[in-house]
Amino acid sequence: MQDLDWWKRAVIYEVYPRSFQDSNGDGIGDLRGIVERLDYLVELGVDALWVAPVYPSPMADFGYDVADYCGIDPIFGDMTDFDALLEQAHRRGLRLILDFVPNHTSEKHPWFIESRSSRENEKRDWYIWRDQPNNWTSNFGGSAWEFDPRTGQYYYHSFLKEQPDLNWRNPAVKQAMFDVLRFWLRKGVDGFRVDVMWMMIKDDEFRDNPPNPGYHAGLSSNQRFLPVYNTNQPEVHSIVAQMRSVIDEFSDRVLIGEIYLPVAQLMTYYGKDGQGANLPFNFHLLQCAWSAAAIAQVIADYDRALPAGAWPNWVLGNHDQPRIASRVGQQQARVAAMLLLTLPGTLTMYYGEEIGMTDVPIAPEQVRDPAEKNQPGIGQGRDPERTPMCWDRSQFAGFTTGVPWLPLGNDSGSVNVAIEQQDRSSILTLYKKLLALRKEHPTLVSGKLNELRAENNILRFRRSGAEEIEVILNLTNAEMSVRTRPAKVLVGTRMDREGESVAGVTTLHPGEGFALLRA
Ligand code: TEU
Ligand code: CA
Repeated sequence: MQDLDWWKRAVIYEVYPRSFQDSNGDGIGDLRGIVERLDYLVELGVDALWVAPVYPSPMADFGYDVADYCGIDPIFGDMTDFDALLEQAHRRGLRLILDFVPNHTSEKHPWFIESRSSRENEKRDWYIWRDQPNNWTSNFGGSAWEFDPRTGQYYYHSFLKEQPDLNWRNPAVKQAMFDVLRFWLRKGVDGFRVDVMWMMIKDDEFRDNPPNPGYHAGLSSNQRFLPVYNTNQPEVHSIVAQMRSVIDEFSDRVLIGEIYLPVAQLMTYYGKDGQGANLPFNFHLLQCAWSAAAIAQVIADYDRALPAGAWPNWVLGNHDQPRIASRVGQQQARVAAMLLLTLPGTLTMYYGEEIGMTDVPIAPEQVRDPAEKNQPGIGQGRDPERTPMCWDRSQFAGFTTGVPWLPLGNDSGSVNVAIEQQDRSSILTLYKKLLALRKEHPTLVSGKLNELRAENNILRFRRSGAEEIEVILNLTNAEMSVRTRPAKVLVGTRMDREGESVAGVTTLHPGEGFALLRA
């Protein structure tokens, strides 16, 4: 285990900084707030934090519109606060991963201000300018092309018009962005999660996308066409490989790619001879139906498609996706926890998952997310999964002394860290136990995955290494019986059977799961 790279053994915890901990009462989380909670993360048992963007930004897309790649937005603090966070994290043995947003900048980035100032400007070609738009659409609705009257051309934006796309065909852009990576790597950050890695470069002929035969009213306008020519272009791989070599100029760092693609295409991001991303995020549990058969299929397909030498990874949630406890319910959220933490490779969890936080309903006048504002009511909004972390049962859940930027869930009186820490059978206690088991039993990290099966909506698989651990998950709401070999319960989702011996027929409560150590 010790000879595996740190990131191969790691469980990564995503912090959405606006919502984790506010330190100054303005209702928005910040860097000093994160520092205050580092001891909690150590106690929880995660290994690394990935912090969503904290760079100077007009916040049109809450930090994913970057106006300066080498600074800190005053909302979050300043560079001294950042350096303190990095130092305090490292002092506790936690790694720190930053969010790198290479596809687009803010329209307020000095590069874009220059670029739009005249067709002759030296930075004109740093962005994507055309005389005529084609049919490419924005992820947040409408055309991806915005007419700029001053110079009479259109610029391309995969997301908001406030987020113009950089032109990664321009070598000067590449060099400038690679220097941004070096700036943070030199400070000592442990790696990057790269935003929309698969979108970084576009067809150089700007061909129209074909219509999507599956489109119907009620879907985002971005679904009208298949993104054949504006995403996942063959040229992206050389950029990823170059990013990887920049990362590799430093020792012990990790390159993670945000990539929403089917398994076969996803795997290409590991790169030729493993010279691509260390971890192309595997989001396939996020969208799969919550049944034993569907999950087994996802695991088998992923496992089978993994190239030789590639390291697997699994994700249960992030700041763009409905929370797992809302998707599958509180009981199955425990099954999901056990599933995630017994799968091979590197795992990523999203803040609040460990306490069973749910999506918070957002009234129309409370909407902050531009994705929802642009196309209301069709389920594009991401505010529900971005609400403040619930630390205790005080008025604003210990998140802030002011008014939180998004409302708290009305379950925050019972779904919070303080209460769950006192409860031997809470989901938080289960997460801690599972995280500890992963450290005690390296087989869970790097053992083989075999005997995967789904029967009667019960999911089973074995992890085999120095020892053999069997995972049995009851995806049903009924009591179910299973046959097992003689084994000892390492942990059960109800936290009440640890150490029990099982053999022959064992009964599982509705939504109960076990990890068993073979006797
Ligand atoms: O997300 C990219 C992305 O594909 C999402 O927009 C996703 O399609 C959407 O949220 C629906 O689930 C990344 C960031 O994670 C997201 O927060 C940013 O808004 C986006 O890029 C633009 O930077
Ligand atoms: Ca604050």
